[in-house]
Amino acid sequence: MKRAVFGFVFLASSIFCFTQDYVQPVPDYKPTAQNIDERNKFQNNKFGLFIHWGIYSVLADGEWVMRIKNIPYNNYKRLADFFNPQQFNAKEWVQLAKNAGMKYITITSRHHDGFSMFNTAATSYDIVDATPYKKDPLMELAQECAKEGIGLHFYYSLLDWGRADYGFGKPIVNHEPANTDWNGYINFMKAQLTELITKYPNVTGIWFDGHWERTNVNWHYDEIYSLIHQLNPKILVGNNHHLAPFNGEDFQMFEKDLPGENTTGFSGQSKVGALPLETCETINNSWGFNINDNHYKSVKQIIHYLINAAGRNANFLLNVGPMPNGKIQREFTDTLGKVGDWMRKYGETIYDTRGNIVAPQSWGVVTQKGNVLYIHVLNGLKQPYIFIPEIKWKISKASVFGGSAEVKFKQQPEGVFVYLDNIILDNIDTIIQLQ
Ligand code: JFZ
Repeated sequence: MKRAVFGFVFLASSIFCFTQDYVQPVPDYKPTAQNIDERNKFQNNKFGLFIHWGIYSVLADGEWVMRIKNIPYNNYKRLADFFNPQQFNAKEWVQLAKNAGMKYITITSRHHDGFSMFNTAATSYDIVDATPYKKDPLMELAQECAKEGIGLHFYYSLLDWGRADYGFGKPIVNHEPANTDWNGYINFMKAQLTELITKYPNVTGIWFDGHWERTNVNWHYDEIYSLIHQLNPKILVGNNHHLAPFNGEDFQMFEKDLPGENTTGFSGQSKVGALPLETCETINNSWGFNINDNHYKSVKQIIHYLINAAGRNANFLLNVGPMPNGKIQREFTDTLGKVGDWMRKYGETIYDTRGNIVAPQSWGVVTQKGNVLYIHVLNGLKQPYIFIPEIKWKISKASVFGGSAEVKFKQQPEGVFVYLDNIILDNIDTIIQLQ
């Protein structure tokens, strides 16, 4: 059912893409030195925790439950009455991310249901005004992240299923929904983004989503992106529009696909650009808490995703959907703990590295830091050696990462052969270090 909805949305948006995609006016944008510096830090971070949490969590059926179950907005709104995450503990979430080896958190500040998970003056449909909880978990999280040196990005939905000024379902005329206060909606978003950027400490990114629902409206990115960068030039703007980046954006994101791949059908038009890259995937098959979803990814699958992303020069943003009480389920915390064990041992071959040094190979990928190449052998070998093409540098030494044993290699103009016959291959990743 969910797939059917996504499929429909995707089909509808791709038809629009070919017929009447609106070319957004984009700001004349030159990133500041601070912004460039932030981009570098972002790329060094490599691994982040994505969190989808909202009043939908109460229904335990994912963040699209309102649409999928056809719940009228006025009925859905009553969920706020039962949203009371007494066991939410910002410290626990930040420690969970830290222990998993993650360096930043991206959390839903407002999803497509339009409910604001932060204290906002722009609407009373928010966690402080509309729930018995009455507190602002995003402020607690932001303060804890700042204290612990963990980066913080806010997910922000452009799409809103409930607000009259958004006019969900209205026909689009002259790049605006008919008979709605579209400018009012744009101003509402600007007011909220201003709050998110100016009130919360150390926020360094905004992750937009929902563009694909209306590819033919004027989203006023010229004003929105400029506002963000005026308020804080180092904020990294990203937009899950599944297109080549627009001017004014600072990183490019992929959803459920490695850069250059298109297994989902979402990424067909996402040509890999020159900006820092990030790809997101979820730990089971749901973004928001889903009590029926036990398609848990294994520790090995997650580590492989991270390594494969790093090899393609992309960050990996791994999602969990916390429960409505504010806890994160054991299956997720266990897996993240084990990923963290691996990162403590081998993180050096991931953090601060760059990828796309060598195209992905059938055996795995390569990351690079300074004058060291890390060869990640992920997949079974047909022969007892690997061949790494396109190596321009003179290789002086090959060894198993973390060990002292030297590994036999042969360098030719076409590339380097590394012989693995005397090496016990690791079930997750055999890392050969080339100097
Ligand atoms: C979007 C959201 O709809 C989803 O709830 C979640 O937040 C995810 C990270 O991002 O997912 C999408 C985006 C685009 C399409 C489908 C799902 N699409 O174009 O079909």
